[in-house]
Amino acid sequence: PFLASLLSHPTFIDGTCWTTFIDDTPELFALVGSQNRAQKLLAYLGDVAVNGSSIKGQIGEPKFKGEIIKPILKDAAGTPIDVSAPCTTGWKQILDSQGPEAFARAVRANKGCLIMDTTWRDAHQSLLATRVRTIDMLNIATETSHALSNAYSLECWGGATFDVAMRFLYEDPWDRLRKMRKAVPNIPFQMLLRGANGVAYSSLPDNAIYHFCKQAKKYGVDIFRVFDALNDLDQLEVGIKAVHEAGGVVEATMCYSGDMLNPKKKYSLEYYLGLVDKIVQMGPHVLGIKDMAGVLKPQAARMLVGAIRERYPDLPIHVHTHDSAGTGVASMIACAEAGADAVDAATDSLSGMTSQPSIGALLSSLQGTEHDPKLDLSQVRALDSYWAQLRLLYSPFEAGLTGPDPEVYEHEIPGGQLTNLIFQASQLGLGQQWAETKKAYEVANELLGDIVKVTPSSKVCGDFASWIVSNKLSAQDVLDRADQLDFPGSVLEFFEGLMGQPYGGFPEPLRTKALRGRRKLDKRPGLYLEPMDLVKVKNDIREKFGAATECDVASYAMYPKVFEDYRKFVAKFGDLSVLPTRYFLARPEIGEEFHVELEKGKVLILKLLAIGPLSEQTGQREVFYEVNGEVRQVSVDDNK
Ligand code: 3PY
Ligand code: ZN
Repeated sequence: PFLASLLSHPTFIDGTCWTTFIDDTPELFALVGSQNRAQKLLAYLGDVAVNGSSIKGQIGEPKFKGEIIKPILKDAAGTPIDVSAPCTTGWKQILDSQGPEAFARAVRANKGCLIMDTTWRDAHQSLLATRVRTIDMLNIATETSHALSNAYSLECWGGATFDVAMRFLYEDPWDRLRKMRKAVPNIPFQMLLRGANGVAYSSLPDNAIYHFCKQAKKYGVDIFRVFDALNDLDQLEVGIKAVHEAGGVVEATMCYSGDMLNPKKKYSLEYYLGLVDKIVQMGPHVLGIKDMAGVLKPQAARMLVGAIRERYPDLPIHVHTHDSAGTGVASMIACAEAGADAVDAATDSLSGMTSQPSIGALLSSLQGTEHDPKLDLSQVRALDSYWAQLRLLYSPFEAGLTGPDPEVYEHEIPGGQLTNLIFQASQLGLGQQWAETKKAYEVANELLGDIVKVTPSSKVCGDFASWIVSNKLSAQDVLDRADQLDFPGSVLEFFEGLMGQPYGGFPEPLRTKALRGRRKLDKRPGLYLEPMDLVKVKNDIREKFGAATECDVASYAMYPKVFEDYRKFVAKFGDLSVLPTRYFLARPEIGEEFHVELEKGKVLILKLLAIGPLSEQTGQREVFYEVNGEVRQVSVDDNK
């Protein structure tokens, strides 16, 4: 049909120049495009029908199989809110019209304690292996723009979401950002930036970080929570400067570790106040306190925030925590009472344990007090009815957490990592080994010199702990035999100084013995790296894949191999971000009809008709789908 349309098209018949043909007659090419896309989509669906999903980390099929019911939001008078368009008023409008400094002043002047909702990033990173897909956020985006219109921000990007989007979900994180931005024009978007590491796991050349932040700001990020995993200020400064240059809100962040209330511990109130003094000199708009493991006890929170508030009355303070021990709500209330301007919470169904504290619990506790976040509790609950269904849809990624783990005060494992480690241990059926791993994590941390632990330093500690368990070593064994043992790669990289400099220095003689002559960096690693040739990167991508944007360059700079694999996958199966999650993760029932909106107004109606027998000759099966009323067939390798 394409050739027939082409040959009979007036532009073609009257001989108008061929080179303008594509521009002038996009409808013909859109037709081919969508047929092509449908065929690629069928290749994926056929593969899932025969072989099951190959999404890494997936165990079993979603528990939720019905139609997702969207909530009806109501205003204070009980009248349904029109959600056919997003809400257009919120803190984003203050930021856009007045700039980051004025935004920070307005946040500080605001009477209540604002909320950052982490549902779209840290909550699912911490509970569901970061697997929540773009489509499921977009489906609830306009409702979110209304229900959370007075939120400080929506955390929706950065951290692990960047890598996982491409690596495991076959989605472009930039596409996610652009689409979310369009759907939520009123709430500031917040991302997590790992300082000089960007969203990667080790330092990159500075120009790659600057380039990345520029694109992130351009396509929708407003507030950048910048941290360094060792609180190394030189590393932190790279991120801060890059965000400043990009024009974003700089939420310069210190990571909270240990127990300030225990005088025997390394990280004291003086340590934190000293850090804040130095961070303030870098000119942040907001100070972030990042309690990545959830070890900031309520009393410590009160002391820390209170002391910073006294020293810096005009500095907005935003606190992040995890609810691992079960004390998250209490700690966040303590922060609000001590003068924090914003704290973090997640939708109830994705809150608690290794995630953030429950937004409903926090709102109910603060409602009517001088710290009231001024969000509509009933609308927030309505939003949560959506996420309650989504939690079941993503059940294949549950780690099997059963309750809080107050032992976190000893092992200090960050939220996301704790879930991963529990999941790994439960997969291996090693209940006893899990107890040993937690203890080994403590031992590893001591051997490393009691470091601040968050991505990537937490990985060093985790790798070290697993290695200690599997080699059945004690701390003394490690110290005694350090010059003969083969340490994990990440531990050696840490000792080399590739993750920056830890507070108090490296442990000696362990470092020297373990390195056995490898180099020892005493400055931040970025100073040893040549700038990245971003023009060449762009040309290379274009050569390999036909087209390249600045966002592609930024993705490649962070994760070259992951980006390439992602692009190869898309070339084969198309953009799967439009496929509803249930069918992304599992095959439909025979005869079950479902819809895929390839793009606005272009909907495919699909029905799995049959899966054919295995052909002995080809090792393949034929899969039959009905696509918009026509029977289509794909041949699929049976890999089982
Ligand atoms: C990340 O870096 O992804 C984190 O969430 C650290 O807490
Ligand atoms: Zn976190």
